Amino acid sequence: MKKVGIIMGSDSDLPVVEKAINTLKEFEVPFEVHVFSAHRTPVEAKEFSANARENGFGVIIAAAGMAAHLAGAVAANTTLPVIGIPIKSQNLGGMEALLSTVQMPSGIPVATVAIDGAVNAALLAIEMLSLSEPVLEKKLADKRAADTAKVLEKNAGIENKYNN
Ligand code: RP5
Repeated sequence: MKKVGIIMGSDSDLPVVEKAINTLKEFEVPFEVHVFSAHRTPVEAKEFSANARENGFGVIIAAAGMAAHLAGAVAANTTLPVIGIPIKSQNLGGMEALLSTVQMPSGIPVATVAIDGAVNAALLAIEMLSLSEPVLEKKLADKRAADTAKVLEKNAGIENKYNN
């Protein structure tokens, strides 16, 4: 199975990124995690991205906050799909990272999830890999069914409490 590359701009992003890591572990999807910054270590970020396809990666998740250029910079150096996670900041609440990540000009796409949306980033990466991995298609369907069952159970509890 192809690997998911997870890159974050700083180790301060790890508490959010760990949610993506845990989701990939849950689905038994292979991954690598790195701290590469578009600003502080641009050479390493470029090298990783440019070699990612031949190094066995199928998709890259890039998490960054503030003036978040990482996902776009990664996408500029690979034709693998890139998923951006805008990280919440103290001053502007992550809106700056959201806009920096999502507003890519035509030609270099970045699939952007919600601010701190690490779980969805991992699920989207797994959905991409599932195109050539039937085992992942089944696991995704099972998770949807389990999530539905949980909501229906909560609904039953609330209906019993207020509607009788
Ligand atoms: C971004 O700047 C990082 O992705 C991080 O979200 C933010 C702050 O980085 P640190 O100052 O915490 O290293 O590049």
